[in-house]
Order: sequence, then structure tokens, then C-alpha cells
Amino acid sequence: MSGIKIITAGESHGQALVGVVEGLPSNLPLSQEDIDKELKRRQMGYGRGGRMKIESDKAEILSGVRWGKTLGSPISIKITNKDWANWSQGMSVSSEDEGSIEAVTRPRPGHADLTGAAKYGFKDIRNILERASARETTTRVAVGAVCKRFLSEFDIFTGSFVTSIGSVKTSSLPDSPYSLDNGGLIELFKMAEDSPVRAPHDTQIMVSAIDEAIEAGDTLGGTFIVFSTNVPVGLGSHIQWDRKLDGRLAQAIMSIQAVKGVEIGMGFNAAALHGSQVMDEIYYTKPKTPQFGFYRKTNNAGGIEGGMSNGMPIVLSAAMKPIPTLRKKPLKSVDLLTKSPIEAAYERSDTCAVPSCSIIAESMMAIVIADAFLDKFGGDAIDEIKTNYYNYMKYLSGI
Ligand code: EPS
Repeated sequence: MSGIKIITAGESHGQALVGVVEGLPSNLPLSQEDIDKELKRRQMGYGRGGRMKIESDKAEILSGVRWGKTLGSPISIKITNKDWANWSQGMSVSSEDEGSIEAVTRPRPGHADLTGAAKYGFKDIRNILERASARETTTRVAVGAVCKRFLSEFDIFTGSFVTSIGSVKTSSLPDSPYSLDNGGLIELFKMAEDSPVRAPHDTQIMVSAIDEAIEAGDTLGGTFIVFSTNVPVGLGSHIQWDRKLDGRLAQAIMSIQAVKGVEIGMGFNAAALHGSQVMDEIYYTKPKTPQFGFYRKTNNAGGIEGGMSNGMPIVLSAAMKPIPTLRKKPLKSVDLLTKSPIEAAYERSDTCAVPSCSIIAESMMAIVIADAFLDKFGGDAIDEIKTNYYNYMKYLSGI
């Protein structure tokens, strides 16, 4: 069923990270800069640790693009880890370097450490934490940038903004931010782009909350909204569970490290209301250009009904838990080898990565929307897809 196939590879302190995406059409203009600007956005954000001072992520497109345009063949992208220089023995491929650094044996609660080591049969937790690390999301953002580039051909835009850091909530948001129109969502996105915590309001209070957590050697989570505008009616399907767009998006966002909750549109708040307060009533205006004439004045459904996009902006919110690696307050754990109670290992870490998480969520959303778009309008060359898309829009305006 899938229009796009993606695989990512790489360890946090290995030589490089690699992403491969197959299924995008030929003749799509694509440059390394398209990817680098997204990689840079992911690296920003107040509250990151020392690693972000070492890395300045750059994409190297290895295949699938010739003379600035895609070939339709798999696009592979490499991002070199600068920190590799400090890990060339500790993360070496060669058996000759075995034992060159001490094994990690104190599993950190909240990480993949314990279950991963048990399940994969390791006594050195590094074999798990290197891949479980959120460093892996670099490749998701690289591939997401390619999908964003594809969607921009159809004027589809994906953005995000942070709505809380720890207990500090962005004030002055409308009561139902999911019901904002394209312009309203994009305005908040633009304000967030100028904020070190990617929040449209209350940046300074959030920065102070992060400073307090840094001081305390603790960490902070938060929430954000991620949205797509101009998504045509009818992506996804009610026909089968794995084709439902809301299910596909929830899985994609939930798969981001430390994300513990995803809501679509009004989300959990809908459960306490009556049906009359929740559904988005239907209106019609005869369209002047080829588009769907049916619309809603509210968007409690977050742009998805019956597992299909309904023409309204797609709006999700997500919650990220605080990062479990704690500098001054190590959590109780048990040593894998001695089985004695011990404090969890501390490895250099971030204090708050919610701003980065919102960028990663944009990428995941772009991947899912591009995938669903190709399911519906699929073709081998970009012009073929455009023909399919415009024919459908013409058809929609006539119904
Ligand atoms: C991470 C730990 C830190 C973060 C890392 C995620 O890395 P390090 O162990 O090298 O200090 O900076 O995030 C990234 C490297 C990144 O690119 O986002 C972890 O344990 O998940």
C-alpha cells in the first residue's frame, strides 16, 4: 500500500547516519540546501547539550539526483557525525578495537537500555543506546525535507510551534488552536521560528524554566502542535485500518523518541463534550478555482474524518516526556552484571529537546502526507502526478 519506502541507519557516535527514500517521482528539483536548512532547524532550540556544539549537520546526497533533479531512483543521504573523531575506536567496526572503552552496564530508567540489552543479548548497553538515541532523527529530518520539497509542488506546507515547556504553557493562544485557518496557523509558525524555544509567545518564561532545570541537573518535556495546510480532500481511506490517515500520522509522530501522546484536532477534550459540541458542521460555497466547495467553520476533527483528509488543515498535537538522562539526580537502577542496586549511568545529554522534537514531527508528518499523496495521485514523473492531481481537483469542483 505504501507509496514511499524509507530506511534509516546509523549509530549516534558512529561514522555517519544514512537515510534512503524510494518512491518519489523523477524530475523533482532537489538540492542539498533543501535538506541542510531543515537539518539546521532541528539542531537549534534552547536546552540542547554539548553535542550540538560539535555537530553542524550537512547532507551529502549520494544517489537518486542528477543535475538538480530527482531520477526516480532511491535517494540516499549521508550525514557525517563530527563526534566520530572522538569515538573511532569506541565505535569501531573492527574486532581489534573491542574493549577499547568501558562497557555501559547501568541501565537508565526511561531509555531503551534495559529491555534492549536483554532482548538483543548484550552486556554492554552502548550497543542499544547508540541506535536508540534521538540522533537517529537527523535522517528522518533529511528524508522529511525531501518529502517537504515534493509537497511544496502542490502548495502543501507543514509547520509546527511549541505550546508548552514543562508546566509553562504558551499564553494568548486561541482556545481551539486546531480550528485556526491556514493563515492563523502559519502566523503562529512564523512567530515560533523567531523564538529559541519555537513558541509563539512566552519565550522568556520558557527559557527561564529550562535554565532552572539546567541548574537543578534535571530535564523538561513539553507539547507542540504540528500541522499541514492545503492537503487535498481524500488522502487516506476508511476502507482498511492501515490506510487511515489519522492512524498513520499518530504512529509516525508517536515513533519519535520520548513522545508519549498524540492528539488529533480537539483530541482528548472531545471525550467530555456532547456530540453537538464536537462535530464540524458542513457548509458550501461554489468554488471559483478547481477545488472542493464544501468546508467547515471549525476544525475539531483536525482535518481528518473517517481516516481521510477532509480539506481542512491537518492539525495534531503531541506530548514529549522529559529526557530520562539526569545529570544531578541519577535514578535508581540495577547493574546488569553485578545485579546490585546502583545509580543510572549519566552520559552527556540535553536538558530540553522539545523545540527539536517539533521539527522532527514536521518531517514525520511530511513523510506520511507525501506517502498518502502518492497512494492517491501516484506516477513515475512529477508532471504525471500533477496531471492526476489537477484532474482530481477539477472533478472535485464539479461535484
Ligand atoms: C541523545 C544524547 C545526546 C543528544 C542526542 C540525543 O547526544 P550525546 O550523547 O552525543 O551527547 O545530543 O541528540 C543528538 C545527538 C541529536 O543530534 O539530536 C540521546 O541519548 O538520545
